[in-house]
Amino acid sequence: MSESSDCLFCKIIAGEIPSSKVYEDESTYAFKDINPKAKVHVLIVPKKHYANAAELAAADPAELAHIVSIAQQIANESFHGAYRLVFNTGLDAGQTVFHVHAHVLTGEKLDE
Ligand code: IU
Repeated sequence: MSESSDCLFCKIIAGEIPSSKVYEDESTYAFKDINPKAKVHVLIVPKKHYANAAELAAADPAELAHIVSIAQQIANESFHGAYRLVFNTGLDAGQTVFHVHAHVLTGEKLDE
């Protein structure tokens, strides 16, 4: 699926809306969540637009694996490799932005 013109995260990736960048490469962008739920709360997104994790997994499993490896790298740098990785999927699970994003929560000991 290509870029969606009314997608907030497509606009962030394109630099049309400012964000606090943590990581970027050819296929992937990561930035700080504006409403952090942990000391380090980063969103990792594929640059191509997919609505959710299942769509991404079906279309480009290597990109999904890449996102996991970036999460690991962020956690290695901020909290000895420990982290929580969350993909909210669907309105009733709390997904508010329909461009797939991995929440990486790390930087401190997390509540169970
Ligand atoms: P969700 O899984 O779709 O609920 O996550 C969306 C996240 O995007 C949420 O944690 C917001 O705080 C975050 N976010 C952001 O970082 N920058 C924005 O401009 C907007 C939302 I709108």
